[in-house]
Order: sequence, then C-alpha cells, then structure tokens
Amino acid sequence: MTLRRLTCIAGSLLLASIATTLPAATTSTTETDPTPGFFGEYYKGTNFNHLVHSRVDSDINFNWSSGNPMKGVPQDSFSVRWSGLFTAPHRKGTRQYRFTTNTDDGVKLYIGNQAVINQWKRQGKQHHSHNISLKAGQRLPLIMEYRENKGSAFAYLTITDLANGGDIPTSKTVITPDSKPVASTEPKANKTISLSWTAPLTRMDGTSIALSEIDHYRILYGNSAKELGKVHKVDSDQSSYTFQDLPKGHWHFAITVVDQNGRESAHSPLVSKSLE
Ligand SMILES: [Ca+2]
Repeated sequence: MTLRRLTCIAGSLLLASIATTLPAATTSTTETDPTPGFFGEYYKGTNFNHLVHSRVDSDINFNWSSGNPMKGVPQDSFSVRWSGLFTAPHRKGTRQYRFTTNTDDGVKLYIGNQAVINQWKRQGKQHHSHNISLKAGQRLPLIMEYRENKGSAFAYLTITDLANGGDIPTSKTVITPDSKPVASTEPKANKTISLSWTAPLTRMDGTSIALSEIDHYRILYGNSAKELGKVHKVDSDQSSYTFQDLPKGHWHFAITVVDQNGRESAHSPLVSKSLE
C-alpha cells in the first residue's frame, strides 16, 4: 500500500498525548529535554511516496544543487517534510514575524495548522512569505513541505522578527514536536514499553475528522530520534500498544494516522524511553 500524506490532519492535534503509560508499580519518572530543530523526513518521489530516512535538522537551510540530500534519495524527484514547534522568542506583548521560504521547486508551509504558503508545483527559485502576529512565548506547530522535480534543488526557511528586522535562528526557537515526554520505569517489566495516544479530532482546515475515517495507526520507532527505522501497524480501534521484549537501549517513538484513502498524517511528537 502506498502511503500518501493525510495533508489535512492537524499535526499538533494529532496524537499529541502519546506517552509511555505508567504501569501499576511505577517507581520513578524522568523527563527528556526537547530536541532543538525540525524533524525531517526524506522521501523518494515528489509526493512523499517512499520514506527513505528521517533525522533532526536544526535549520531548513539546504542547497543540494544538482545532488541528492543523502544516500538513497534520488537527485531528482524527491520530497522532504520538516515538522517543528516554534516559540515566539520575544518577552512581552505581540510582535509580527515573517516566515519566508526560498525553494526550487515547490513548497507548502503550515503555521498553526493553516496552509499559509501553497506553491506545490514545478518552479525555479521562488521566495514566498507570510506575516503573522504572535504573543510573547506563543507556540505554534510548523510544517514545511518541499518537493524537487529536477535540476537544481534548494530549500530555505527564514523567520524574521519584524520589530527589529533580525532573522531568528530556528535552532533556538524550534523544537522537534515533543516538549516534555514523560517516561516511566518499571523494574519488573523493563523490556516492555507501552504507548497510548488520542485520536485526532480535527483536520488541518479545522473541520472535524470522524473516528470511522481512520483506517489505522503507524508507530515509527528506533534507537535514534534521527532515525525511526521500524514500523508497527495498529488497528484504528486501538489507542494503545505495548512492545514486549524490546532490546536494551534508548527507544524513540512517533505515531502517524492513516485515513481510509491511504493518506498519512504528519508525525506526532516524539517520545522516548530507555530500557536497561
Ligand atoms: Ca529543481
């Protein structure tokens, strides 16, 4: 089955509460610091056709010229999705920010689950920008999608503070979509990790999504937050899953939802847990 993106499901509302559940005899809890930067997914094909690799990118600041982003991704005909949570860094009041994309070829930018730039087409170098007013400390999900058809390839995202004209480093204002995952430890079951989540209630456009429209969930996991190489499918009537007998190590998890048309959402926030 070819998984296409469920473009209209809100990334931030999607399964935002995925967390390791607490077994009955929980003895301690730990918190994991957020990971700076964007969660980047690199695909073969111009429409997220085949996921090759995922990793954390501190900025969206890439000029691949006529080359490819990494081994396994072709020079032409690939696509990338970056997901992150942006926090307005100013201290008080409301301030205007400008989000500018500069890409070859196409781009979409979602801010707070709204598509504010939609230039999903073959094109050479193009700048697009969108201004938005944010309160101090306001946090918004950002998703930038990019496609390369052929020839030269680059993708940049710049965020500018319009009060002083300065560009804001996204490595300091964007985190991968999980702020404070809470992991638990349970000595008697230390090879077990349980995940639970909530179904998304709305799509990107704000309309509701019915549970009956959800076909299944995909749990992506691995030993590196930068590379969730394993996948486990869960039926749509489930809202939790327990991995048994996972090897020792530090495990990272994210989840996506696939609708009945085979369209797949963006990732949920990452959660992680160590097994010792
Ligand atoms: Ca191109």
